[in-house]
Amino acid sequence: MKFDDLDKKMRIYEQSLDQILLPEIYMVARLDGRGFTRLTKEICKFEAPFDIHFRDLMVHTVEHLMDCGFRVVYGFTESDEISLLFAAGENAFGRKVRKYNSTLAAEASAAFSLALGKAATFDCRMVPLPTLERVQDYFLWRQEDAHRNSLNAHCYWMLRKAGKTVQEATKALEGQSVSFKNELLFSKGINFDQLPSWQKRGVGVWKEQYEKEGQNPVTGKSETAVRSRLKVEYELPLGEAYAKQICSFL
Ligand SMILES: Nc1nc2c(ncn2[C@@H]2O[C@H](COP(=O)(O)OP(=O)(O)OP(=O)(O)O)[C@@H](O)[C@H]2O)c(=O)[nH]1
Ligand SMILES: [Mg+2]
Repeated sequence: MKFDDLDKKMRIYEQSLDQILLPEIYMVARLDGRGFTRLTKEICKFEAPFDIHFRDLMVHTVEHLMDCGFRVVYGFTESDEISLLFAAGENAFGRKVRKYNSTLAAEASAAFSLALGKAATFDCRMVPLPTLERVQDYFLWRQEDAHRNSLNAHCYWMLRKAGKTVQEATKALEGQSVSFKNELLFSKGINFDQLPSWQKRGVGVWKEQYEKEGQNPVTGKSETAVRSRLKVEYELPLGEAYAKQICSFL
């Protein structure tokens, strides 16, 4: 068979699973560390439930993802996951799902691994969202997830550090209410409300504009130019205020 004929025939198989994210649909990518329970507890022994060095590795990975060829207007991280909101009308790779999934997972894995000095990998899924309201709901959902995880993790590790086994600590929290968990922490001198915001609401990253003084190379006069840089926010707002902020990025 001639190469051109074979090429035409085989492309059909290669492209049979190709999907695109429809035009005008908002796009979010969610990446999640693969097997990070083992990485954080056995391989690296990060402090539990929250380790500032691990948080900084995740923030570094978000910053890399916001500067690797896609138009990402907002990045969010909690635990071992990252969410990226793309600019409306982002058209990189013709919006092919497989390109986003594979490229973003690869970029995150490379950036995190180099910063850690050990191999670590991420998966990635694309989430198409039809309206601004659903985009807001998405980020409120992940923030609520951060809050629940944080309360559970603080309770679990408080029990473990008090000598309970994995099974005992898990059983003690099974089916328990939020107020029970808050009181459990309080009885051991931990006020959940006063724990650092980044542990309960996650961390946000966006571009901000700033003025930079410089010298005009032609006239030699000093001038101010508007530049942009990434801003990392460790104290995100809650609820309606957060939803409004998300809208302002689009
Ligand atoms: N010690 C420690 N662990 C953390 C920290 N942040 C996240 N983790 C852990 O990261 C893991 C994330 O959970 P999952 O994504 O559900 O678990 P996983 O092992 O990565 O599993 P897969 O995502 O399915 O591959 C949990 O075990 C968390 O306790 C941290 O600051 N310190
Ligand atoms: Mg994970």
